[in-house]
Amino acid sequence: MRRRIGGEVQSAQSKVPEIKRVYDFLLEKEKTSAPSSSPYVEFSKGVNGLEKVILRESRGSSAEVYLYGAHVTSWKNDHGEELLFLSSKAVFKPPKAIRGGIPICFPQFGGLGTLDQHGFARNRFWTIDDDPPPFPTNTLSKAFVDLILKPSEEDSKNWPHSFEYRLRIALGPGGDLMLTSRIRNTNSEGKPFSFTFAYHTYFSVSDISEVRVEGLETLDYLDNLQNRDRFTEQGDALTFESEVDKIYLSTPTKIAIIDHEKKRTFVVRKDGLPDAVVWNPWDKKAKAMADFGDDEYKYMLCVEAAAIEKPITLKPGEEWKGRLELSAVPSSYCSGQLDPQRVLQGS
Ligand code: TA6
Repeated sequence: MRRRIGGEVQSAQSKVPEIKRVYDFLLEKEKTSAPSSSPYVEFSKGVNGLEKVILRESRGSSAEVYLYGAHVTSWKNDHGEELLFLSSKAVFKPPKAIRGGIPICFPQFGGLGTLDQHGFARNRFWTIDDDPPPFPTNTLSKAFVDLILKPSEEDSKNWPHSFEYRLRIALGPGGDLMLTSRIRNTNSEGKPFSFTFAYHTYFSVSDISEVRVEGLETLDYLDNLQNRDRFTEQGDALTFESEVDKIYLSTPTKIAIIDHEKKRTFVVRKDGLPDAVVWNPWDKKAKAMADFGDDEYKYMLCVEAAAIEKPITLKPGEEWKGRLELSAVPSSYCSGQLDPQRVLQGS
């Protein structure tokens, strides 16, 4: 092979030493730049060799997140019990989204048009953000990872906006799981953009017919099973006997999912996310999803902290922050604290 370099024609053979030198340099850089593991953060390979990060808290709780989709696929308590649902048929093969865990729905939730219904963030490879701006957070957690997503040229064809999406996934000292999203409009020509968003969390439950959700009583919701028409929820806790797909509006910061059989209550705390989606496909839809077991609907419930009814608009330079904090507590948890009216008044 011969190629012209700066007016001088060189043969490939004479280039070998330089190619080797460059190769050795890059190999060294790869070694030094590869993130280093610690007792709290382990960089590993998961299903199909996809890169993942394992977070471990000193008391035994853990979480796993794939760089593909910045997708949390596991969250375990300090007894090693799995708290998130992940389908046994989940496909870990891009560009298919992983079924279960916490898919990130951005820049849209349930939309139509050129984007997939839940956007593209969950179908992209994120990278480790090794130089994040200062992160205002009250957690002293050492078990955290910062990931970043920027649009590819392909993305910009379908969604012509410049953004930086930074996501911190952290395990708190008590095993709480915290996801903090910071999305900044980095457009230089003065163009604002709007988006909708959801943390599409799949909770693992022992039996959907034994689950109650508190905190959404009496609220308005859009029913995805009835053309997204608006209704008002009844006055007591939600229970489940059939398919449900509802977007609750202006919801309180705290929602409780009570698993009677396990005597376990999941508490969802959210900030910057006024809406909450509740979804269970039930039997018919379960059978229609190839990456979901026919009877797996019995063992999961999605309660998704979201911003849907009122899209978020960012001017250039503006940043939006959306926080989700999940905890799992014994069900002696007094449900009275989740009275939406009391919580809405900020008690
Ligand atoms: O969150 C509820 C929902 O919008 C349902 O309508 C259903 O489509 C679900 O999300 C799963 O969507 P996905 O694109 O992950 O298959």
